Amino acid sequence: MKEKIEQLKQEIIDNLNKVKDLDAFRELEIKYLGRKGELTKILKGIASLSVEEKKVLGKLANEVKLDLREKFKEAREIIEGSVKGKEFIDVTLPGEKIKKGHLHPITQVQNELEDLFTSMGFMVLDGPELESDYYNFEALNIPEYHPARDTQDTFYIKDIEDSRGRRGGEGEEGKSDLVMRTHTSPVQIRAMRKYGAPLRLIVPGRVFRSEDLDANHEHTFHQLEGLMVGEDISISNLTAVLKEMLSGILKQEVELRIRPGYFPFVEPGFEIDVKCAICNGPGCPSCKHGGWLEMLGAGLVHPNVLRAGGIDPEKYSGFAFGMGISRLAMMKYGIDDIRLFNSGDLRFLEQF
Ligand code: FA5
Repeated sequence: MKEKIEQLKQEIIDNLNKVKDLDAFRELEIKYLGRKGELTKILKGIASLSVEEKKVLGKLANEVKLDLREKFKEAREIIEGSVKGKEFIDVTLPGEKIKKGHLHPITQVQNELEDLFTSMGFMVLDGPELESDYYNFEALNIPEYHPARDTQDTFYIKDIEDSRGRRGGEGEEGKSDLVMRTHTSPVQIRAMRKYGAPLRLIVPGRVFRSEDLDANHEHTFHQLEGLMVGEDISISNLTAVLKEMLSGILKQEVELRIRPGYFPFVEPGFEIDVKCAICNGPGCPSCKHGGWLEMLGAGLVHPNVLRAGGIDPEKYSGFAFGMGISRLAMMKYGIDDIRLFNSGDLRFLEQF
């Protein structure tokens, strides 16, 4: 019996040394030490031996049992350690970089414009994109029958309620429908009514038009409205502010071309072109080979508009302009198709 126990002990140790994974380890544990295991059976057999034999073998069996338990414990630790070793994380390795997004090029230009204008004492305002016909047209001296409405065809909204409970078909001031604003100019009226004169403000924002699309025309684009009202405000103030802004954005002296232009809400009115900052005049794909890019409409605020804003035109005058931020961004970055801005094409966007 003594030999049998020692033989079995050696066999168990030999087998234990060969074990490489936890499954094989558990199998071995059950085979020898389990309730019906081979060693357990031998140990149980000791109970039927004589008192003398029990004394000797009982002690030996106990020692073997404790010894093997210890060996199994060590073997388990080694195996588990090697499994854990496979999951080892080297904290000194550089981590996987999180891909960060960045501001859209239009937003970047808008932010720069806001900085430039706030440095000149202008405040930055916002206005609703879903606008009443009244603010978008009527209050800007464009009554319903006026042909100027054709130059800013828009999307009329009927039968929905906006966030302020206004419904298409009802409109404000008892007038007609809600429209997607075609320009940022409606905020001129809202601001004059709220703040009165004197006043200096810009309104960057999205506008919408039912347009024939091409490389220079989008249905959804960004404008920046500017308005300055005070005593003795003239065209000189307008050109000085525009030059400051455009050379600040394009980082070079700019040349402006001022042409007569008609907008019912200014008198006199102008279209203002900027000499192409890409080719500097002779013509290139960005300026459609014309050397100039139409950038903004502007003029001195029409007395009717000042009145609609609650300001006395006898005492105050003002200039206003509306510029395409998208067009300015095209010139700044040399982009030849405005549609790229809304394309969602990462190959384009990642360049900024
Ligand atoms: C207006 O929107 C007037 N509200 C501007 C204005 C404001 C005049 C205050 C006088 C006083 P216009 O439709 O020309 O005007 O648009 C102004 C600028 O927006 C254009 O010069 C051009 O830069 C840009 N723009 C106009 N239509 C589009 C279009 N479809 N896609 C991209 N940019 C456009």
